[in-house]
Amino acid sequence: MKLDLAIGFASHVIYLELLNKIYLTGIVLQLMGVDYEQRKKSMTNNQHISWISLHENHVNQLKTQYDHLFRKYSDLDCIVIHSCFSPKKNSLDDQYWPSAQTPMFTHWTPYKATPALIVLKGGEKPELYIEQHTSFWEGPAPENDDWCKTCFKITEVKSLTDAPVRGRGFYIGDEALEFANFKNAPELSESILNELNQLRMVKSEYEVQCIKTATARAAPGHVALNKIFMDGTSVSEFDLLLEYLRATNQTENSAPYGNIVALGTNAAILHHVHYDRKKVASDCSLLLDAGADCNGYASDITRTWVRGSGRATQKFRAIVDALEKLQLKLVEAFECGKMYQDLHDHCHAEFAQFIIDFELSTASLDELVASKVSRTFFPHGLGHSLGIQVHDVGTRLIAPRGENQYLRNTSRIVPGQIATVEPGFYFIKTLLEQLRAEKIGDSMNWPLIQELSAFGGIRIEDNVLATEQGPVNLTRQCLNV
Ligand SMILES: [Mn+2]
Repeated sequence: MKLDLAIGFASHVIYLELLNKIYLTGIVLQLMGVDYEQRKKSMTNNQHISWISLHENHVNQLKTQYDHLFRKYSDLDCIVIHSCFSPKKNSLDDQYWPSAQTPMFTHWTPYKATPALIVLKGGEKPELYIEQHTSFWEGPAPENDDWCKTCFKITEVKSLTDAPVRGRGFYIGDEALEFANFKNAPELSESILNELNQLRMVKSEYEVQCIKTATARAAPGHVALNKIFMDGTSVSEFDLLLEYLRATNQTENSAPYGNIVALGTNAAILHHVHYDRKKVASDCSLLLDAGADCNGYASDITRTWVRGSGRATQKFRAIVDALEKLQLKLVEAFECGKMYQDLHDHCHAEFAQFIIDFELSTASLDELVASKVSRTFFPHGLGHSLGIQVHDVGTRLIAPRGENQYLRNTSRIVPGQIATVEPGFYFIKTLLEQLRAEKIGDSMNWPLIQELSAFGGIRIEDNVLATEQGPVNLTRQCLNV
C-alpha cells in the first residue's frame, strides 16, 4: 500500500511498474523493513524509554485540556491544526525553503511524513487526516505514523481540503485551506492562541523526556568541539560547524536553530552564524551555542572555552570561570515559586560586582548599579522557556520592566517548567561606544576592555527543569565540559 502510494502517479506508471517488478520491489521493501524495525526498536528501547506509552499519556492529557477549552467556548465545533509541512518556494526561484512544522501540531504528534491535518472536537477521539504523497520529484519524509496509531482516528485523503471539516471552528496553520462547510472564527484567535500557548509552558512527562533526549544528543557535539579546540588545533568556525553536525548526527536544517560557532571577536555577535573559513591557531576563545532535536523538541546549550596562556587570555579565563560559578548559582535558584525576572535582576547585580572585581571600572558599586553599566556587558535576557520552539511560548504573559526589555520569561516558576539559564558577558563594540559617551564611561578601564575585546564574549547556558524537589540541570546530567 505504501509502496503503491510512493510511485502511484499516472504518467510514469508503466515504466515504474516495470522497474518496480524487476528491481525496486525487493530493495525498497527490504529498506522499508529495515527502517521500520530499527525505528520500532529505537522508539521502544532507546535508553529503556517507552516512547509510545509516554506519548499516549501526553495525548490523553492534552485532550483533557482541549476538552476544557471546548466547554469554555461552547459555540466552537472544532479546532483544526494544519501541519504546514508543505515547503515554501520563493516565487521567482524553484528552490524550497526548509519547512517548519506548526508548533501546535507538534504538540500533539511528531508525525512528519506528508502534509496532515488534526481535527479536534470536544469529547471525541482526535482525528488525523494524512495527505497521499504523489510528487515524483520529492519523496515523502520517512514514515513515522506509529505515534498516531492508537491516539488518533487516521484517514488518508487525496487532498487535505477533502477532510470533512464542518461547522464553526478555529483554524491554525501557516497555509490557508478552504473547507466547504467550515466557518472560521478569527475573532477568537487571540484568546484561543493565548490559551494554547499557556498549555505549552508546563511540560508533560513525554515532553521532559524529549528535551532530555535532545540534550543528550547535543552533548557529543560539545565534547568533540571542546577537544578539538582545547588541543590547540588550527581550525575555522566552518570546520567546527561541520564537526558539530557530524558528532550530533544532524544536518543544519534538522538542528533546532542556527548553530552559533564564534571564534574570538565574533563571540561578541550574539547570533553569529556566518562560519568564517579562516583557520585560527592562536590564543583564542570559542563560543558554541548549539542544540539538537528530539520529536520536534529542542535543546539549547552554550559553552565558552579559551585556550592559550597570555596575560589577556588569563584575565579572560578568570571571567569565564567566575561566570560559570555564577551560572551554576542561578541554576540552583531556579526554584518553584520564584519570579524568573528576579533571577535576571540578581544576575545584573552580580555583574556590577564583576566589573569591579575584574578592574573594568574604578567607580563604586552604587555608581555602577545606578548607571546600569551591567547592561552594556549583558544586554540579553537571562533565559527563556524551552520546548517545541527554542524560544518557547507561554512565559511572557506580562511585559518585563523596561530595562529588561529582552527578557522572554516573566513567569512565576512552576513545577514542569523548562527554561534556559544563560548569563552572558560580552565586549560589544557598539554598546561600548555608547558607554564611552556616558559620564560613567570616564571610570572605565578602556585599555583592558580593548584587550579583552579580542575574545568577544562569554555565554554559558544550561537547560533546567523545575520540580517540587528543586531544579534539575538536564544539561549537566549528560555534559561535563
Ligand atoms: Mn538560549
